[in-house]
Amino acid sequence: MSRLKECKTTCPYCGVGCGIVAKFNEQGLVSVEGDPDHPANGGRLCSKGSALAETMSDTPRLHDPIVDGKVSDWNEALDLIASKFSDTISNFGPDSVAFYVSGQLLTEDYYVANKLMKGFIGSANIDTNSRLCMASSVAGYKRAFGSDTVPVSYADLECSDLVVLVGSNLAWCHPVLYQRLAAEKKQRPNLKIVVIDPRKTMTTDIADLHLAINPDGDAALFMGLFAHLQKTGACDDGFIARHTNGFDETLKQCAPLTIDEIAKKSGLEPAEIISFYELYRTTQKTVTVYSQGVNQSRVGTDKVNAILNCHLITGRIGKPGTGPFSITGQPNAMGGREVGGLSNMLAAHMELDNPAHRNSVQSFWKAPHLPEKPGLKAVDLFKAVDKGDIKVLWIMATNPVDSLPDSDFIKEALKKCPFVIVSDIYQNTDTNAFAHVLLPSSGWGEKNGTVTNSERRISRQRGFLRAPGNAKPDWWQMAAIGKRLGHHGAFDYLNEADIYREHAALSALDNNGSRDFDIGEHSRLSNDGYDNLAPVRWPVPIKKNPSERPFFSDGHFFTANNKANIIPVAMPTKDPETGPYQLNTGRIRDQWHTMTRTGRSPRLSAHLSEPFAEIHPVDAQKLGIELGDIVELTNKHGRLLAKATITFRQKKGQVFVPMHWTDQYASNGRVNSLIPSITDPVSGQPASKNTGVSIQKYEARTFLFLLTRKKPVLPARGYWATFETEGGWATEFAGKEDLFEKLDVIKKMLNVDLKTAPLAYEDKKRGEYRLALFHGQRLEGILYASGSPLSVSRSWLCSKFEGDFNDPKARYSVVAGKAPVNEIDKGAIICSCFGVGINEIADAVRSGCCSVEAVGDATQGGSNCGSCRSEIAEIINKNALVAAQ
Ligand SMILES: Nc1nc2c(c(=O)[nH]1)N[C@H]1C(S)=C(S)[C@@H](COP(=O)(O)OP(=O)(O)OC[C@H]3O[C@@H](n4cnc5c(=O)[nH]c(N)nc54)[C@H](O)[C@@H]3O)O[C@H]1N2
Ligand SMILES: Nc1nc2c(c(=O)[nH]1)N[C@H]1C(S)=C(S)[C@@H](COP(=O)(O)OP(=O)(O)OC[C@H]3O[C@@H](n4cnc5c(=O)[nH]c(N)nc54)[C@H](O)[C@@H]3O)O[C@H]1N2
Ligand code: SF4
Ligand SMILES: [Mo]
Repeated sequence: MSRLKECKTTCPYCGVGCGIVAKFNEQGLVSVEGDPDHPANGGRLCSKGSALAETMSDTPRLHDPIVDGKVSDWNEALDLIASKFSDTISNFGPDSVAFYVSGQLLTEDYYVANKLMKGFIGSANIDTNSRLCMASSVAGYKRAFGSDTVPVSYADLECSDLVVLVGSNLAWCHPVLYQRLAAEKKQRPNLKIVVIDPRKTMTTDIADLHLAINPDGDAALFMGLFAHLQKTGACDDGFIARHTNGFDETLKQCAPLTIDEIAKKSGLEPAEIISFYELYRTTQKTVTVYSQGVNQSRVGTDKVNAILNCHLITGRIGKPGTGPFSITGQPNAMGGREVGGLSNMLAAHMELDNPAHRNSVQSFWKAPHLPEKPGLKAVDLFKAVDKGDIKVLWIMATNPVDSLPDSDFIKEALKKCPFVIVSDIYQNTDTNAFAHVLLPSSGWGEKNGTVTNSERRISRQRGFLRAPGNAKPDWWQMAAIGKRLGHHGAFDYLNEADIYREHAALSALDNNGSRDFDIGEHSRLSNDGYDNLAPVRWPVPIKKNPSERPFFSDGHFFTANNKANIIPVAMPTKDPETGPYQLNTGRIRDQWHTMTRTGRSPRLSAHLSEPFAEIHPVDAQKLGIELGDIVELTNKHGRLLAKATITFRQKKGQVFVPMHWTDQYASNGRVNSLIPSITDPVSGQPASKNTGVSIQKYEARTFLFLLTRKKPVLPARGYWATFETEGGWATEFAGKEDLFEKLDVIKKMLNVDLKTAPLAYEDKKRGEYRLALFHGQRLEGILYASGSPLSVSRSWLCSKFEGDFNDPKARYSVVAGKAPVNEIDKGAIICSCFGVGINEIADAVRSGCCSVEAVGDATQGGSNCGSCRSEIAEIINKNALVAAQ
């Protein structure tokens, strides 16, 4: 093996933006470690970041452009795209084309996409998946501060005395920041933590107070807090008078709310409401962290402002350890905001509806025309595709067929669109299926650029690997079309540094402190300076050192009269689509969105391997559902099949389903097929977390568990979920047909030529059937079938493709589906870094380990990234209880 080299870069997953040291050689990425020098993570990584090396395999990557299903080359593909754009624009006008891009693009990609659409095509029809993610926060900040400024840093969390987490599962979604907070809490137990979330999540484990709020009860809760603060004399009257507008109006709306009304709206007990209010009232240093439980709502922007209002009236902003913190999800959600990637923004935090800003940008870009009106927001954009108004659509670094609401409608709309271009790194995604042209993009580790994390810190992503085949960076693709459309001067970039310098120069244009976003100093970076750019928080204005002085510390806001706006928000008036159960959706620890990358890592897929529906035990009993059953969720929009998880963590009347499963990994796992396209009226962000569904048991007569070398051949009917293991695939299946009538069809799922696997072990008993196929000492596939849910040792079996089967006893134990006594059956994997299972942890507890640290010493579990520490604590509690009984 050739010598290992190192490259410092940034994690491509969440908005924490951890620094990574990548170790690589000629063959590719070998391993990753946390960068000890990066201020965001100081050397830590979570399970997803640590598993990057396993997700880089080349096989399903796109190597060449594909036109109408046939391998093509860049010239042919780009010529075709350019001619479709120019013909369509000349026949139907610039608003007949659109881009749908992503917070996972690098700033340089994003800048070029925005410049091409708004400056040179002359339409504002560029929107992004950040519409599904940050739009309500952006709208809320802008309403209050006059600018989209996130005024909090990670260090603020560590030096505050109260952290309120609203609609954020930080433990699973921003694990390294959660670990920083948990470490601080351990050292300083007086740091109080409140979690406001309908579910008990892993984040609630470090909470002093968990408020299991009703869906969308947040506005009432924070309006009530406003009134409480005013009544109890906790307001900062000086700050309100000098630095805010709108206090009296807002008070008028909040004051009449009684605790009983708030209790009714929020589903909380009056006593718990008061204890939260008192904690907030008495703790000056407060940070409120909020995320998708706030943003993804039909009243998302109002929820944001209800939170901001409480910070403004107490002056808890712009001082260390205080502030409202909208934590970003994607690695470059913040960078996308800087370049103005949303259809209602311009560039460099300038406004589309401000003529002076439009003039500045137009002359800077030497653009022929800039649109004067905002473009279509994501949900409306796809409605326009459906109506035939958008005739050419370029989708880049996002998978809308899975992630947009009413996702079956999205499929129908894309089917109708005359010309769809998709730039992705992989061949198979649910969206690619609708592309006329597929463009191969270079991915993480191959491309160069910058990302900005949740605390406004700009970090470099560096390319250190060769992109496969003819894959090219996203910015290069957009610039190539810009040039083909005749705009040579504007898109003649030689490299990413050229783009970044231009973006930095634009941020300083006519600025002089009038806009928050200013990285003018970076317009002077040399190519080497750009390559070596160290992580830095903006602003970085020309000639000055990076300002570490917090925004708003002088009470100066970016509104017309420089005062912040306290916004009189309204209580939700219209009900969401309801019942009998309210569906909530979100994330799990080890998967990233639509699983195109994390789904490739057996370690990550071992934690939770199937789409699941979390149901309260009382509801499960009412519905006749038991653990391991498959449930069917339906409403007028669609249908979903998932494994039932019965847990007291869930509230009665509610059900939670993760957003991750797609048609690539499950039969009916796309949760957005159930979500209506209802949006927040201000931000246009979809309400992805609160809609009505019916639940019923999926009456299956056949249950299968399969291990196959190749991806299995799965039927269109029935429930299945499949995931990659070391050396193959594992699949769960449940169907309505009788097992023995369909045995021949079932065997075909194994995707193996039965003749090439001459050693077969069959076992039929008590309505069960087992088949294991071997070729010499190599296991080729196994099939377990039963009329009821199967109890075989799945994680043990998943390691068997690596095994040696010379000994017939080894083959029999595989047929039996249980680990023999001399082998460890780990059980469900809890710690994905070291592959430590629930059985190993329980054993450690039974042999006397009674702390997470002790379990870590005994098993390694939880001792790397720490993302599983809450789950280990839960297993310790359960087993310690059993031991004590
Ligand atoms: N492992 C992992 N991490 C990720 C991602 C991933 O895919 N996987 N994605 C990244 C991205 S892009 C994002 S945006 C972030 C999202 O990060 P989070 O917002 O933390 O994640 P979610 O699970 O979507 O939702 C958070 C919580 O909101 C709660 N919730 C639902 N409705 C309400 C409500 O009405 N009020 C309140 N108060 N809470 C409610 C849900 O129960 C859920 O626990 O995660 C980022 N990090
Ligand atoms: N019901 C429900 N729906 C949701 C959410 C929810 O909580 N509930 N959350 C919403 C949120 S917050 C978000 S952010 C979205 C995320 O949803 P999506 O953006 O649709 O999800 P991803 O899987 O991240 O899609 C990224 C795509 O880009 C590809 N890709 C990776 N790297 C590159 C690259 O360098 N270049 C290019 N061109 N392609 C690349 C990947 O293979 C993948 O196909 O989902 C939203 N949808
Ligand atoms: S917390 Fe995990 S996913 Fe997020 S940036 Fe850090 S390593 Fe990546
Ligand atoms: Mo997101």
